[in-house]
Amino acid sequence: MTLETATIKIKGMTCMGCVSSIRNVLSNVPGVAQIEATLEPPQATVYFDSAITKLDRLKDAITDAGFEVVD
Ligand SMILES: [Cu+2]
Repeated sequence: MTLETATIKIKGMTCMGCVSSIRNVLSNVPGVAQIEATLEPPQATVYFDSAITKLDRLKDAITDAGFEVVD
């Protein structure tokens, strides 16, 4: 298994509730090993198995939850 790390900048996070939402949706993506989500700065660092999931899949999960991914 190949662990990859990605830091995704997120728009639309306003409180700690948003941080837990992000953490929840990302933890539901198969292949995600660890998540560090913060409000300040608004971003999530995700450790994932690149054989199982891709960065785009993680971004989709964030977008589906009603947040915006900043490129
Ligand atoms: Cu919130």
